[in-house]
Amino acid sequence: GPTRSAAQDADLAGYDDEQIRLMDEVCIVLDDNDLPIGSASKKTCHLMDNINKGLLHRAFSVFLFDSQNRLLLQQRATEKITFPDMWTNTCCSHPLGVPTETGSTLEAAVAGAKRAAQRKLNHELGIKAHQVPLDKFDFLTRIHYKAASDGKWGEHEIDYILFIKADVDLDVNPNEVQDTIYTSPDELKQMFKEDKLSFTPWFKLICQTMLFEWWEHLDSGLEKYKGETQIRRL
Ligand code: DMA
Ligand code: MN
Repeated sequence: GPTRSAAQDADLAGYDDEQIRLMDEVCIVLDDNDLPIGSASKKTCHLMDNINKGLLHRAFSVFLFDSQNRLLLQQRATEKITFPDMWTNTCCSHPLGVPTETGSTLEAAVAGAKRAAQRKLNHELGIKAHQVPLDKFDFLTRIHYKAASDGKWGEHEIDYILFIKADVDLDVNPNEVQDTIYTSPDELKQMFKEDKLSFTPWFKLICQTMLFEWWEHLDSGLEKYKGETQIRRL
């Protein structure tokens, strides 16, 4: 059939123009073992109709800690099509289906995820690349999860977990992010108890499993958690 851009698509009617435009980005489609088997638009990858047929794509989640080991959280903008207004980890997005961000071996895929992370830390939070150099990121593991946002949209991803310790300057993009906060582990646990706040499903899953253990080992012993080859199915 004729090519239609996301901007002309009925699925996207009524959403923010810039967020509609970003639905044309090309994501990496995966098999269950994280092998790239093709590509599809961000829009295609996030429609529950496709997810329910098994469509899976590659993603990354950055956890940025400052020199006091506080974790930077963001509250997603109201304009976001998936999971608007929710609190989540520092930055999440997708490596794109381009040579510099794709990879079939784990090593190449990790390198691609780090490049994508640096790109999106700048786009969402205005963090300059020199403050988050690629060699400062640590790859911990991959998580495979599925979550609905509303009836129409959702996530089904293999998500590369990246840690970075850096003091950064923020210049927040309000189309992506409406608020930021640095938290200690205790402060984050307190936030989860406040019923007015809502959190993204992937951030909740990571908090319920490994985050606090990793966080305890930020300055000593993180080595044993880095570079896990097994995919965690959550
Ligand atoms: C997608 O994040 C990635 C994960 C791990 C959920 P996102 O919805 O923030 O992506 P983007 O910023 O590209 O819209
Ligand atoms: Mn996604």
